[in-house]
Amino acid sequence: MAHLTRRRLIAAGGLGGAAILARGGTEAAGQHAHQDAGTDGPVHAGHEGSGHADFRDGRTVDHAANGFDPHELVRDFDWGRTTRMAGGRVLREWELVAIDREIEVAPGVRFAAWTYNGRIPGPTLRCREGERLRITFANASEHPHTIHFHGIHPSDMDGVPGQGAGQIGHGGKTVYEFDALPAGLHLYHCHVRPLAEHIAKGLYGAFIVDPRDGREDADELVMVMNGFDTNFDRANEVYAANTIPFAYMHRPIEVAHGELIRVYVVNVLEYDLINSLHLHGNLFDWYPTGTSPRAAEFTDTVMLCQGQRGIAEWRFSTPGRFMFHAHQSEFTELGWQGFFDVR
Ligand SMILES: [Cu+2]
Repeated sequence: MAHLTRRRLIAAGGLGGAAILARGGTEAAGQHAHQDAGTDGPVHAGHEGSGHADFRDGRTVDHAANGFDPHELVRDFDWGRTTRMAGGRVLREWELVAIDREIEVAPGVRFAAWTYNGRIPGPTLRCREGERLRITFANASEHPHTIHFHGIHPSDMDGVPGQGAGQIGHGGKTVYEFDALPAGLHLYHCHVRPLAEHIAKGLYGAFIVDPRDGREDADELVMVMNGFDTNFDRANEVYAANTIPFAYMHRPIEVAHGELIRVYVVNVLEYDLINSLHLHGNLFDWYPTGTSPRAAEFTDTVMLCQGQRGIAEWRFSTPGRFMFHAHQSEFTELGWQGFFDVR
């Protein structure tokens, strides 16, 4: 029996093949994909009647059933809640819960995900440089997890097994507490072994530390670049920014021309060594890790390994539709592309 690889999937018509895969199981999918690869017509899932699954044509997932929508996530920053400590310093707190949850990552493709707070990516935690941060982590998942933050903190707050509270089992709870340092764009993710699995299942999110003096006013967006291995062969079948492939093709991100746009870009993609972001019709200032006030580059394409991140800033000077996507064409074809609709 031919094994359905990612490249065969592409030959079979991209995500149509992925839907087949999810519905028919690996072996049947291999057969179908093989048959479909020889036809000129669109790929059909061959299941439940209509079954047209090439959702580049407009089909999408049930965002409401998933419990999160990439069109909302893209501008959703979670500032937690604050109180003042003795001396006046801000204490900022969040509660994160690890939850096992099946989500639809492409039309008809269900994925047994592990999430923080029921969404992928987890909440975009946002704070200001120098504040005290307190994150209460509860594990409602069947598997042990942690939260490992990037940034500066003591070793017992590092969220890795064997240090501090170590891995948190089902029903367990711990508190991570540290100072918000340094200003920049960071991330958090589970750090339990097998690490690739714990990340690829969906346990990650963006973590933004604003500089003490803030940044210039802008229309701010967050894009966590990810993908999903839906058939457990340690290769991704779908790619996206903020989880759902093609979401911003179907419903472009509306922005205003002339306005400063700031995108917090984080790459968490597992199994592929490199990911990238490319913008059409413009170039952007690129601030790697967001830690310096000076842009490192003025470009239209950046490449990032897993954990690498940065801030992109630019203005559109004319209205219209402008694409953004990975500049690995394979990732683009499998979902990692979208549009800005400049009004
Ligand atoms: Cu985990």
